[in-house]
Amino acid sequence: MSLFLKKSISELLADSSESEKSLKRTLSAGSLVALGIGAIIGAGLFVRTAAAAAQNAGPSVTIGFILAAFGCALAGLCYAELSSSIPISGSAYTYTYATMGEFMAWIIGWDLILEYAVGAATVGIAWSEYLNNFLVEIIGTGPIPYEWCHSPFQTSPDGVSGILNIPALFIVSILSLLLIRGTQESAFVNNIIVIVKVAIVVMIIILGWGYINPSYHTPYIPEATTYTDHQGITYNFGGIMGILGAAGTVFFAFIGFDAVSTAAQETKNPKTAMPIGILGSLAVCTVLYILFAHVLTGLAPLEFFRDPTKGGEASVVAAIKEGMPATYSWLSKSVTVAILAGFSSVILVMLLGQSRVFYTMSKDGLIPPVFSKLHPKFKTPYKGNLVILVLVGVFAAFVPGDVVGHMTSIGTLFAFMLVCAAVIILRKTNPELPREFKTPWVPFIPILGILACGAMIFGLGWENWLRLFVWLAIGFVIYFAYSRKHSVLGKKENKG
Ligand code: ALA
Repeated sequence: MSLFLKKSISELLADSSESEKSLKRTLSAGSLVALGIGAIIGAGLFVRTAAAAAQNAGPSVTIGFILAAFGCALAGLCYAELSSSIPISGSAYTYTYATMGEFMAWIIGWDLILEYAVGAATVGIAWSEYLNNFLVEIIGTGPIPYEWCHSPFQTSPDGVSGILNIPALFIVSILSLLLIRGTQESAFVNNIIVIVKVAIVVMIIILGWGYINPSYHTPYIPEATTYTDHQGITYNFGGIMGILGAAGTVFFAFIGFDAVSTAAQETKNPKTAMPIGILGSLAVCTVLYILFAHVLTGLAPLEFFRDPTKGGEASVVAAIKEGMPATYSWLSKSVTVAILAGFSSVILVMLLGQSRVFYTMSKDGLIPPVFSKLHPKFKTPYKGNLVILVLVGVFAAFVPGDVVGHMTSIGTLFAFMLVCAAVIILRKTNPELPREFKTPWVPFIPILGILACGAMIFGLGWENWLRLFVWLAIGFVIYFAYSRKHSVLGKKENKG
């Protein structure tokens, strides 16, 4: 049996109308943009921005944002073409199955676990940082002891070792249970959170702008050197490598616009709604991010963001307190609450994306049937959601935020590269396919997308390349041990 068996597009589309009977179609273009922004603005902006400034690029993290946005826009144009011509759940996985065959589809499906499940864990860990802030500033209790809100691989500057990140585990559990109740309810809550989240970002930009200290922005691009943190981890800092590393790190902040495409089966009129959802949410966020990063790095010096007891955790609230007058304590308090709610919406969309990708892979026989078994009343793949909860929970509880954050970025960048390649291939193999949205200047745009994402992968450094490699190697073993034998397409082929 060939590793390169492809699903035919007509079969895919037929499957899709078949599945209308199971998943409910409730989302419009507007709710998709909201779903996109809900997934996009989160830990990338409120946690990873300060980390990228501290570890990689200083104020030139804004240039990292521009590079990351550029890569995302190119990949976004490719996603939009694919999602408008193959409007089916499963995102990059489905597109790859139709264009590059089963083995590549498996690789991408496996890789998407990094984006969605590991991404959800990253945001859960970031949520835990802001929960501490909430407890101290708003409730007035002490912070959660270091060992119970950090991974065993983290040590505080005074030598306390983490054991388990309980708040991160808590939030991913609650949200998995909510998801089991159904998308429609989740989308409604999501819409409210999106409004609050955007309002907070705009407020910080407008109110913080007047307190930017120009000396913190000089030099804007620091000289190329290295920086070693208190745990002994060394980063390329400053210069081009610093900016590439920052771009790879803050790329996390853009992840999610593609999650929109995983909800195609639940969308009314997906052919037009999908491109609007994907590109619309990306455009709004890009503008906000660049302005926000400029303000954030202007409110406090670099050393402040490097110190875990100052701005190294819950960085945005810490920077407001550091750089703005005490009369703005209302702002830092509202930001804390908004971030807790906002991060929850991001986790929700990521868990949704993961469960839909698993749903589709399971229908194809590449993973066990339990992932596509729908709840009789809620019509959600509830058993799959529970398994995902365990997976995400392990990452959230035991792995440091920096590590899962970078794993998410590199896995997603790799998926984006394959999506760009898929557009070129599909134009050749299925030129007649109706495309409501066409990526302009093919193959120039997809090739540029591959190069931009490749540059960011390069900037993330060899430890992360190694992690991606090991992850994919585990995936290979599972494919040859299980998926290949159970593939629905493979079985059909054998019979025929
Ligand atoms: N873009 C999402 C975030 O920043 C994943 O949290």
